[in-house]
Order: sequence, then structure tokens, then C-alpha cells
Amino acid sequence: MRISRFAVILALVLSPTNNFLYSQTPAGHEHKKAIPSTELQLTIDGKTTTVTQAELAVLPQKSVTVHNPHTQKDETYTGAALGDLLAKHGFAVGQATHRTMLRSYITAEGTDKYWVLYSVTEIEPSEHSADVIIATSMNGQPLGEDGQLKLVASADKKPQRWVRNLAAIRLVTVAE
Ligand SMILES: Nc1nc2c(c(=O)[nH]1)N[C@H]1C(S)=C(S)[C@@H](COP(=O)(O)O)O[C@H]1N2
Ligand SMILES: [Mo]
Repeated sequence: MRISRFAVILALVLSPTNNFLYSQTPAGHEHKKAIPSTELQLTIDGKTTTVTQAELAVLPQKSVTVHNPHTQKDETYTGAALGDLLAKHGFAVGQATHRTMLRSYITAEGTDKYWVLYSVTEIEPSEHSADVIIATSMNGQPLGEDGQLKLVASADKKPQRWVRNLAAIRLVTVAE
């Protein structure tokens, strides 16, 4: 009796439609539940600062429309360009820093510890055709289950490098 009750509870918890571990996304499919992101820890050359949504809101806002092959829908995300944020925090791209930029990368991590890598060259609008933004809204609405911050890259053909619940960005320059 005890075991069967336990089995029922376990089945409920592990069921992909339960509310404990999974949630519906605005687009109507399911994600593992994650801690919502509220602010961003930005680390450049080992120095970490907290970037708030208020700080992101005063940077120029950019909108990018991407096609999500999972939902089969176009999604328009709006937020600050990552390159602008890096420039504000001392990593501006110019003639003097060009070679350093070519040899630097960022890692972007969600509250669930999922993380991806971009080269800094591909997030700099002066160097690459992609837009990489820290989105704070999608189709004019809050991001909901995707947290308050989501990294979105316009040139990726799949959403695998879009980081929901974005919580940390680290910039590393690879030593020669
Ligand atoms: N924080 C976080 N972001 C993530 C993931 C994840 O597990 N955690 N998975 C990635 C992968 S592999 C894909 S394919 C897309 C799926 O996003 P979607 O379910 O919102 O379409 O999110 C990406 N961003
Ligand atoms: Mo994926």
C-alpha cells in the first residue's frame, strides 16, 4: 500500500506534464522548470559586476526576428545588444583592441547552469552580421518562463545558443 502510494507520487513528479518539474512555455511546449533570471553577473578579465535590468533598459534597444524551428514560428525579441554592454564595461572594439577581440570568447550561462560559447567577434556588429542581444521581451510581452533575461542570436539556425534565464556572462581573452 505504502509502496503503491509512493509510486503514484513518483509517477506524478516524473510525469512530463506535472507542474513540479515542468512548465508550459508561452509558445506552448514544455521546459524543465528553472529559477527565473533577474539580473546578470558580468565577468570581464576576472572582474565581476552585477548588471541590472534597469541598466540594460537604458542601453539602445534592438529588436531581432528569429525563426524558432521548434515552435515553427517567428519570434521578435527586444533588448540591449551584448556588444554595447561589453563596451560599457570596458571591452570596446576599436583599432587598439581589435586583435584582443579576435582572440576572446564569452560564455553565457542560465540559472540552470546550461551554458554556451560565442567568440567576441561574432557578437560585435562592426565585425559580424549577427545580432546578439540580451532580450527582455518577446513579441512585446515579458519572457515568462524564459526568465527576465534571455540571450538571443539572430544568425543561428537553431535555438541551441539562445540561453533562457540568462544569469552570467564571462569574457575570456585567450593568452598567446
Ligand atoms: N537556460 C537554458 N537555455 C537553453 C537550454 C537549456 O537547457 N537551458 N536549452 C537550449 C537548447 S539545446 C535549445 S534547442 C533551446 C530550446 O528552446 P525552446 O524550448 O525555448 O525552443 O534552448 C536552449 N537554451
Ligand atoms: Mo536543443
